This record gives sequence, structure tokens and C-alpha cells, in this order.
Amino acid sequence: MKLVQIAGYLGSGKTTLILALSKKLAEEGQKVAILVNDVGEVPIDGKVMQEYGLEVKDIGGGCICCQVAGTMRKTLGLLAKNYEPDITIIEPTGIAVPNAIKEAVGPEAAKFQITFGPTIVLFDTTRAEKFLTYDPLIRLVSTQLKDADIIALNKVDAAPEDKIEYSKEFVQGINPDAKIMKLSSRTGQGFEIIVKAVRDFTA
Ligand SMILES: Nc1nc2c(ncn2[C@@H]2O[C@H](COP(=O)(O)OP(=O)(O)OP(=O)(O)O)[C@@H](O)[C@H]2O)c(=O)[nH]1
Ligand SMILES: [Mg+2]
Repeated sequence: MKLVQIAGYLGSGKTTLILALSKKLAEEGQKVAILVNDVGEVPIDGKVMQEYGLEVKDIGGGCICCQVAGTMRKTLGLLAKNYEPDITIIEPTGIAVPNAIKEAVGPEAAKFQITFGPTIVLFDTTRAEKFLTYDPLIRLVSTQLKDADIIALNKVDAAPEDKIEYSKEFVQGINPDAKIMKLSSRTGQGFEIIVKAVRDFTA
């Protein structure tokens, strides 16, 4: 199965995108599973996704890139064995580091025939200033952006053009190798690019 991460800071639009993406891929005949790492006591996102009839595994109790990496490996193993998805989409917490998740999966990858699809990191353009002026956030967001194969400047429907351009320059400076694109789950802008990348991309 192909493992795809949709990462990004809290509230950047991960769940919204994953719901649309899973539905689209399922319509195309792909078998999709979702692995959500919820931080709160009530696993909200997992529950929402399950209500859409999607195959969802919810991991709580800490971050899958560190505290509960073992649980994640076990869950992926069970998914691979019992559900055999073509694609598993991971929604990490908003503070997770994508490459740490990849590394945590590493030892199990061959055993469960896991290949890595793209790591997509969402950047919320409507909150650009907050990310780019508050030091601890800059560090966290930059760490996530550095691990991206694709950076999606998200919510472009709700951000003025100058903010979008400013965001683009910033993320390009952090990760010049990533493909940078504009996205809006509201209007559908850029969605097909994401679908194609998830379908075709292997790292
Ligand atoms: N304007 C606009 N709002 C969006 C878009 N995508 C998501 N949102 C909104 O942004 C908010 C957060 O979206 P989520 O999909 O829950 O974000 P998330 O990254 O999963 O959030 P956490 O799991 O809490 O980190 C919600 O109110 C969404 O409706 C978009 O493209 N445009
Ligand atoms: Mg979410």
C-alpha cells in the first residue's frame, strides 16, 4: 500500500482535504484507508471521517512521530493485513514532523509492502502573518515544510493575493525543492493536482 501524509499546522485544512480526496480516490476504484492521529481526548476527526463511511483508524494518546510510533506501526500492519488498502492517508497532528513519521514506519515498510507516496504539507495562507512572525511557530512550521514533497498554499479563496504571494516566497525559501501550489478545498482550486500527485507519485 502507498502511504500518503497530509500534514500541516493545526487547522490548516487537513481533514477537509482528506475527506474530499478519499471520496474521489474511492470513486476511481482505489481502496483507501485513513489513519488519524488525534491529540484531544475526544477523537473528533476520526469520528467525522468514519461517519462518511470511510475506513478510519484513530490513534490517540500522543504523537505518532514519537510517543506512539509503535502503535502506529502495529495499526499499519493490521491495516495492510486485514484491509489491504491501495492507499493509506495519514493525518498527523498539527505539531508532528513528517519525516519522523516516515522514519518510524521505516522498519515495517518492506514487511507490509509499504511504499511512500507524497508528503503534502498544507500552509494556511489566511494565517500567514501569525506563522511568519511568531518565533516558535516559524520553527515548527518550517520543520514541517522542509519535509514536504508538495506544499499546498491552502485556503486561497479566503486570503488576499499579496498574502498568498508572500506565503509563496516564504515557503519557497524554506524548501526550494518542493512543488508549490495553490489550493482551496472550498472552491476546488488545485484539487485535481493533489489527486494526480497522490495517484502517480512514488518517493
Ligand atoms: N476558506 C477556507 N476554509 C477552509 C478550507 N479548508 C478548510 N477550511 C476550514 O478550516 C478549518 C479547519 O479545517 P480542518 O480540515 O478541520 O483542518 P485540520 O488541519 O484538519 O485541523 P486540525 O485537525 O484541528 O489540526 C475548518 O473550519 C474548515 O472548514 C479552504 O480551502 N478554504
Ligand atoms: Mg483534522
